[in-house]
Amino acid sequence: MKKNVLTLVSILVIGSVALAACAGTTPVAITKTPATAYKYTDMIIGFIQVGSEGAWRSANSASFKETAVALGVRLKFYDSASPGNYQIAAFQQFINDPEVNVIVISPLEASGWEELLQEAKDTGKPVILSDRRIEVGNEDLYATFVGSDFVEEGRKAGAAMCKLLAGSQKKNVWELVGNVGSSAAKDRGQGFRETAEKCGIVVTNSQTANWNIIEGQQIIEVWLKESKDVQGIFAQNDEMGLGAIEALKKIGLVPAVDVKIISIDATSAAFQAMLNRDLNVTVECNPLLAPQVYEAALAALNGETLPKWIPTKENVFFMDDKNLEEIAAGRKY
Ligand code: GYE
Repeated sequence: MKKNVLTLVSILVIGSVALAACAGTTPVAITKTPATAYKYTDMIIGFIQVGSEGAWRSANSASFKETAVALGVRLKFYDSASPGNYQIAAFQQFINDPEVNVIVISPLEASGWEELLQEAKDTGKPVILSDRRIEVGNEDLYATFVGSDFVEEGRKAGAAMCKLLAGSQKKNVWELVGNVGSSAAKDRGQGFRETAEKCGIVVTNSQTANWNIIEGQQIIEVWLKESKDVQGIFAQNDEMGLGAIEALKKIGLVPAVDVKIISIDATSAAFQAMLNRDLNVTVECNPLLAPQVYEAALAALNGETLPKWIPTKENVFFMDDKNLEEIAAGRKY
């Protein structure tokens, strides 16, 4: 009898350790044989997306849906209708969902995530940050961040604006900002100032246009009523840049000539604007993140330790690039 009880207890202990190890808690010293390692088809991802903000976001969502089908990943997709930020409720739901074994989030707001991240960790569900960073004291609360270096994107935009305004008597620049709480908006603004201010650029106006065309146009129209003493416009994404172009045209100013314009994302609409010679520069921000996110999620699910940041590779495109038409034709978004 005693022997049987011991056997039963040891089976339960080993079982719970194996389960705990598979559930992604701190890896215990068990040797993973291929049979115990998760595969893509074992992954059920709870993905919390930012609501629709324009072409970049659509391409990003498409990347997650298409790549999930290609890999056999089961995707539970929550599209938080921004500006209403329902992401916190969705995150809690995925923590409670027994099927979900990895949570991925593109956080609308950079702060306020510690508690939920701790709860996800306590339940053994790895969390992958996609697209946008968060401000959190303990980086162990998430497996990794897959996304762009927004500060570097801002630096590239600032350096390009310096080139465009070289020799200009005045260097007043207006800035259209994304949603104020996001890491993309904060970091791009910081990066732009790091390089732009070195060549004497002064940011004389700066306001959020929430990533969209309409608000971008409205804000520039208001500023133009107050003053036309502007030599450049830095839009933190293409949609807001396109709105600025419309506002300049409305009062007879020639975009990209009278006022230089730089935006970020490198979407197809930005390439079209450069081909129309309305936009000087677009700095690429790659939305096709899903392959890297799913690869990181699988590694985290199998208890691997990941670098805290997996950066995406990006370029800068100029209106006067040779074979711009060919580049535009080859773009995926
Ligand atoms: O630049 C903008 C989108 O988070 C990098 O969000 C993304 C940004 C992108 O709305 O177009």
